[in-house]
Amino acid sequence: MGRMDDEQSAVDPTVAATAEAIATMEIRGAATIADAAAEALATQADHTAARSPAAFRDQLRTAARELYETRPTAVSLPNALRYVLRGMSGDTVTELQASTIARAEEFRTELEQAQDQLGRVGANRLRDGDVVMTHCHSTDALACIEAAIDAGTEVEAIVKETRPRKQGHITARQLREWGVPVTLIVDNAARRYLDGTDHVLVGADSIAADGSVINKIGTSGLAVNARERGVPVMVAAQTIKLHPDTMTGHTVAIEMRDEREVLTEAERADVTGDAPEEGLAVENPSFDVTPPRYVDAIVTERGQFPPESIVTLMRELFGETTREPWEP
Ligand code: RUB
Repeated sequence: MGRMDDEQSAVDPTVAATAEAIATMEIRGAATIADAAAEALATQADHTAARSPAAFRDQLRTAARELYETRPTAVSLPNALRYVLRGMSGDTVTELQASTIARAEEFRTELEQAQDQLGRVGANRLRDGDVVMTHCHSTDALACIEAAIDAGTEVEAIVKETRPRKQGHITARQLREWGVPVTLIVDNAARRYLDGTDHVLVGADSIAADGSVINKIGTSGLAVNARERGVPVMVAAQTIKLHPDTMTGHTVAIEMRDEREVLTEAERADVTGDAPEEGLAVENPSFDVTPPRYVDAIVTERGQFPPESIVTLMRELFGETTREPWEP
């Protein structure tokens, strides 16, 4: 490749920065990741050095691949990339730039509107005085509480801290900003507090065709306990969380993250003491799968669904084809 070709195919530094921020979880949560990825593609289109339509398309696909490879579980990421790349059209670089930027903007606006709409649907499930237990930090789940508050419904929250990254703190902060009384608990205390809980409310990174919910590690245990205590489990998930590949038998990849999120190097030295290092394994799965029988409702911007019927919506929205986002 000559220097000119290199320049033309170079991915903008903003894309690399966004990819890095997603990988390190500075940007996190399925909807936020999707939004940032769409924005990064728009920036790539805007800053392009490509002189030919072919080089432009190539560059956008490379950028999409770089973003895609950051985290494997939230399907909102490839769904967002696919959506933007499908809108890339035109016979000149200028036309391609304009169509890509417009498509990314459209995606981001729709994402926001879907969350608002979903919030209004979810709020209908909440009654005055209800206590809601949350896990992790989900903007879709919080949208339901925000809409309930806007409608004058008073709720309280029991917020699980959510090891190892403690995203529950973000949820607690947001809820306190809205004036919601919050009780923060460690994950292990959840069952004890379920007797005083009216709803378990969580988000999703992906929803599979059989209605399984893939969300932050600990969601499935919480859902099983909630079923045992008779507490309904509500999953707030925009349709961008529907995982189209699962219609054709693929499973959702569960991200395994660095063990140091669980055990720092100093803690590890403490645990191993004088024993040999290599006998201690630490596993850090970031997500788990909650089978549909433990989920009462999946709340989307298209209404609420029993998990078993979600495949109908999936077919309607995604049709049959699912390809890698950068494939032409
Ligand atoms: C976040 C997480 C959230 C979903 C939904 O995991 O599991 O529940 O992503 O979030 P992580 P949202 O912190 O590892 O990204 O409703 O905001 O899309």
